[in-house]
Amino acid sequence: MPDGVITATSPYHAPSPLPPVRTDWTRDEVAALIALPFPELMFRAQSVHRARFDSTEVQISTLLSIKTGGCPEDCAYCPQSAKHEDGVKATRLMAVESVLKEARAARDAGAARFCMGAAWRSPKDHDLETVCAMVEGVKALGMETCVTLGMLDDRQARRLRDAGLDYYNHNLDTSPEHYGAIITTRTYQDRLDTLSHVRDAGINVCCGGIVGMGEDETDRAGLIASLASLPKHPESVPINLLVRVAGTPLAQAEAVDPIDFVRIIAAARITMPASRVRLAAGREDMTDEAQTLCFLAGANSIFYGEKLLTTPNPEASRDARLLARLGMHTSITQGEIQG
Ligand code: SAM
Ligand code: DTB
Ligand code: SF4
Repeated sequence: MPDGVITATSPYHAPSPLPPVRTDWTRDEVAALIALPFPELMFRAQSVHRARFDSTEVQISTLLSIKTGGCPEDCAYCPQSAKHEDGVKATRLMAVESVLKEARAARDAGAARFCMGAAWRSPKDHDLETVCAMVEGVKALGMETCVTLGMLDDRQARRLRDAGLDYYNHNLDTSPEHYGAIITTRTYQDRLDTLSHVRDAGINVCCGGIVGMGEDETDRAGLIASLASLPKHPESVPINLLVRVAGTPLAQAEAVDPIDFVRIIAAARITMPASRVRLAAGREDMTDEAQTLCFLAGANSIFYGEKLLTTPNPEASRDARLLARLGMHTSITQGEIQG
């Protein structure tokens, strides 16, 4: 090809050999990354992103709350905790057929992965069997499956693996030091134990956290360093911007500077170069321009569809328009998602 011809079809710039994936990131190293001058941080994040991914591609997942509210845990951010007065009504576990109907609609709208969330501390065995039937049904539709059901023991993780589950979502949420200010009903170590049961069962790990819960810069670095020093990096890393829900203890939390948020996405990309970094909750409160910076910083996955679990997500048509404006495409259609 002659010099100077611009193409949209050569997005990879992989150095050979690829630098190794490190799992020994320290908080200080991550803090130093986050504090880099913005242009330098973005350059590093983009270089790492393009070495392993098509920078124009975004994976899309759709979320469904299969069991909403009434949760015994006290997570300060969460509208589904029974301990907060936020008006989310508790429901029973959905029927398998109703879930499959939603999954079909998500698939037809272009989602590659269907994520099912339940407001449990941990699943009861008979409920787990129902979830396994959901997993089998969604897989039969040709989609990847993800569930988030709270804490799992090793036997439960193996049961989900046997049902064919692709991903289990369980977040570290914040740094070990800030954690106690957010959740008292289970420990950081409980979370690490669930993650190792999931990993040992051979299920892909989806694990990330939330920005905007009153944490300081050190805590943000601590969250990313904790994720990036797990024995194996999570395959999916959701970075959520806190959705401030009225009635939860964090309803009045201070808004996050969008540039600071982009810095955290970039740090996740640089430290976990082979993982999908998901720009997860909080997009409804972000401008298209802030989301664009997140994609440029290496985010390559989003939740698609008008609802997260209980709170709004951008309308499908807005996302379709944004991706079209950016000349970006989704991982399965290589074209347009249905707005
Ligand atoms: N009950 C299960 C658990 O906690 O593991 C699964 C569902 S829980 C809602 C999944 C994750 O959603 C939480 O770990 C948290 O990171 C995220 N989340 C919940 N409420 C949120 C909010 N208001 N803003 C941003 N993320 C939130
Ligand atoms: C994750 O990290 N974010 C998603 C998913 N994993 C399960 C949940 C976001 C929930 C936002 C608040 C709500 O809609 O209830
Ligand atoms: Fe329950 Fe999960 Fe919400 Fe915590 S985040 S209150 S465990 S649903």
